[in-house]
Amino acid sequence: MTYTEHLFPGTREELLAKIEKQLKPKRFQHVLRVEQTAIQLAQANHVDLEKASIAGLTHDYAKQRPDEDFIQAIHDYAMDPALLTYGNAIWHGVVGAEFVKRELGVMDEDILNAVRHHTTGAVYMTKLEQIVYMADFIEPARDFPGVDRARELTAQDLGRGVAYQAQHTLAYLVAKNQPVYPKSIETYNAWIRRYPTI
Ligand code: DGI
Ligand code: FE
Ligand code: FE
Repeated sequence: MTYTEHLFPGTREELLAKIEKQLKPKRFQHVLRVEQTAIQLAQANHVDLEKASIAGLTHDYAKQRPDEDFIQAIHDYAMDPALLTYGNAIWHGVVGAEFVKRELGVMDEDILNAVRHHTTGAVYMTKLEQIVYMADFIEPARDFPGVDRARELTAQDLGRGVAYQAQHTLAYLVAKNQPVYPKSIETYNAWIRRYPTI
């Protein structure tokens, strides 16, 4: 299947081949499940299916790159130096989007923002960004306490799913003594105000 030219210059199979080269088989299978989940959410929420496919497939493109690549990119692209105090968990989305753009030729900012924000969320997220954020959290192989509630809320209302995930992730990080990226806190604050009844 050939994508609309301005979204990706080639076929889905060509995109898959480039992504598969970057990832271990388990991670590649996760990416395929996120794509399918994102397409389903896109159908339910009247969002462009090709964008959902490309964003789902590319969201973890940079997940298995060495730290040096990210550190180099943060300098080369003059990104926020505060990023350097985090690690792969934050870099693979925020900095990974730059690799998706430059190496895969994906120029659509809505898709790139979905990759950028797929781990931390953001205060303002398009439907596509919300879809990739949620698809990553609820894809069929995800199994953690609360995942069924997340699936239920997301089916009801995408925004409620976002609020639930933001709260769940923040609570998880705090419980594990992990530093929280400020954007993750901003995401929680914004979405819990919009959806106080999750
Ligand atoms: O890449 P995936 O495993 O598919 O999922 P993801 O991109 O949502 O990344 C999940 C990891 O990122 C998980 O181990 C929690 C971590 N994470 C999410 N938000 C933050 C974070 N880690 C830190 N230190 N700070 C955050 O705000
Ligand atoms: Fe990820
Ligand atoms: Fe993922």
